[in-house]
Parts: sequence; C-alpha cells; structure tokens
Amino acid sequence: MSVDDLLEPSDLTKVMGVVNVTPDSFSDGGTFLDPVDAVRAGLRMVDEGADLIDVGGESTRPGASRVVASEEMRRVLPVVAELAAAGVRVSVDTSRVSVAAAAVDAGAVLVNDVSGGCDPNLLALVADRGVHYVLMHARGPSVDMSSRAVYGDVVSEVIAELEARLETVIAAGVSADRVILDPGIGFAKTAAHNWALLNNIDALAALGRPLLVGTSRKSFLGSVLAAGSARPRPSDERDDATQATTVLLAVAGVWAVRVHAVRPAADAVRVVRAWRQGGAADVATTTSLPVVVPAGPGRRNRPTAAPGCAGEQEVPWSAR
Ligand code: PMM
Repeated sequence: MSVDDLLEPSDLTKVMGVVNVTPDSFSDGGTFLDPVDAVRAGLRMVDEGADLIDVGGESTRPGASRVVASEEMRRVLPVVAELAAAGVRVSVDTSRVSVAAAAVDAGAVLVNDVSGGCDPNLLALVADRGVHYVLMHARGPSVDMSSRAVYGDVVSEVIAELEARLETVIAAGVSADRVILDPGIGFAKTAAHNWALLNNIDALAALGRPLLVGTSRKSFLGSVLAAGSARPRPSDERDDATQATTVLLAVAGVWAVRVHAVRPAADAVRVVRAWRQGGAADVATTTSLPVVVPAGPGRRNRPTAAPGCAGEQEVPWSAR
C-alpha cells in the first residue's frame, strides 16, 4: 500500500485501527500481547477498511507508568515488521526515538508521538527519515497528566500550544506537509475539555494541517453513557458512542479517526461521504482538508524544550 497518498486531499475520512501490544491499555490491554494475535488483528482491521494501523507498546492511560525502551521494542517491532511486510501502512505509537527508529527500519511510515513533540532527537529522526508525524497535544507524561488538566479556555490554549509545538517541529527540520495534528482527547483533559475541543474542531482545523482525533472507548464517553448511575459505562461498551463521534468528525472533515472497532467506523465514513455527495457516484472528489504549509524557517535547529516539555526526552522519560 503506497504512503504517497496518505495526506492527499480526500473527501473520505481515514480510519486508523489501534493495536495496543500492552497488558494494561484501558481499551484493549492484554488482548494483543502475543505478536501473532496482534498481527492477525491488524490484518483483520485492514480487511474491515482500516487505512493504517497504529501499533503501540506502552499504555498511555491516565496514571500509567512507563515501560523500559527494550520492552516497548520487544512488543512492537515484530508486529510492525510483519504488518509492513504484508503491505500494511503502519504507524508506531511511541514517544521514544530508539523505538521510533527501529520501527521505521522495520517499515513504519508514520510516527505517532503522544508526547507532543518534546524530544528533539525524535524530531530529528522524523526529519531525517522523512516519515509522517502525528503531533498530539499533551502536557507531559501520563503518570500525572490529570493534574495538568487546568485551562482557562481549553480551545484557545490547546490551539496556541499546538501551534507553538508545530513551529518547534518545523524548526527541527520536519517537513510541514508531513505533519498531522491531534488535539489529544483525554490527555491532560477532563471530559468537559474533551467535549469543548470536539465542539470546536473547526477551530483546530484552521491550523491548516490534517487532523487525527482519537475518541475511541475513552472514559468521557463512559461518563456520558452512565445515565445517572454512579458508574461510567465500561470501555468495552463504548463502541456505539465512539461511532457517534466518528460520524460527527467525518462530517467536520477530519483527516482520520483512531479507533479500536474498525468496521463500523469504515462504514460510517463512507456513509458520510455518500450523504455529502447526494448519491452522485461520479461527484468529483472535493478537498475537505485545507493543506496549508505554515510559515516557518524550515531549518534544522535543535529546539530547546517547549513549555510543558521539561525533561521529556527519552532518557528522563524512560527512567520512570
Ligand atoms: N490515544 C491513545 C493512545 N495514542 N495517539 C493519538 N495520536 N491520539 C490519541 O487520542 C491517542 C493516541 C490512548 O488510547 P488507547 O489506549 O486506546 O490506545
């Protein structure tokens, strides 16, 4: 499967299938610990309509501690290699340069960095290897991110912080046209913050880069579905609610949704496209994603740590 068309303007929102090779992810932890199961799941997701598969080896649920780099590599590399060899477009969900480098060597075409571009070495790798890069909004490691879910106006602050990080990423030499932005639903955000960001997704799109959004099975959906009961709906009963967000995000024209249940998402984005086209099968493809190259020096500077990134390079992170 070619990567060249990954960010080509399209009227069809892409579907990124999630394969977490972890024992403790909130959504699918323990399901794909065996690489054989993980590869099988990835291939099934592609059959169901996934455009790319995001392989992760470290849980990022709130409060999660970090695993060591060698363990993260042991988990993800065989899965990345086998899926890539089968022609699947693979994304690696990591904030570690060593894991990203090995995954790119194994065939990954996208680095999904949930740290928010904090490690200059990771940015240098992405620049050197010319792979695609997801810059997700975050405010530090998962272990204590809840304490940083404090905003005056979450929408304008997330936009400003993402914009600053985008400048850093471009200054590090990453080609602007390879960068995808992600509001980081659930990362240093309360349920109210998540809803505010989703309700203002157009404002994020105005940053001029394709958007990836990951709402799948997240706890803010469980809270909405609690329906007066004290207990949020468990994660394995949140796929229908995830579907609702997929439809709304596709209507809003986001580049991709990151989901665990691929088939319903792939169906939904096709329905949204058909609805838009009014049944005209031969309607020309329209551009729903303005691909604007942000102004920037494009130089390869080693950026200094951005606000919220203090100490978030590979060594201090992996020391946890
Ligand atoms: N969410 C999770 C992990 N990685 N990456 C991006 N770009 N966006 C997200 O929202 C995101 C992510 C946590 O969910 P999981 O544990 O189900 O993978």
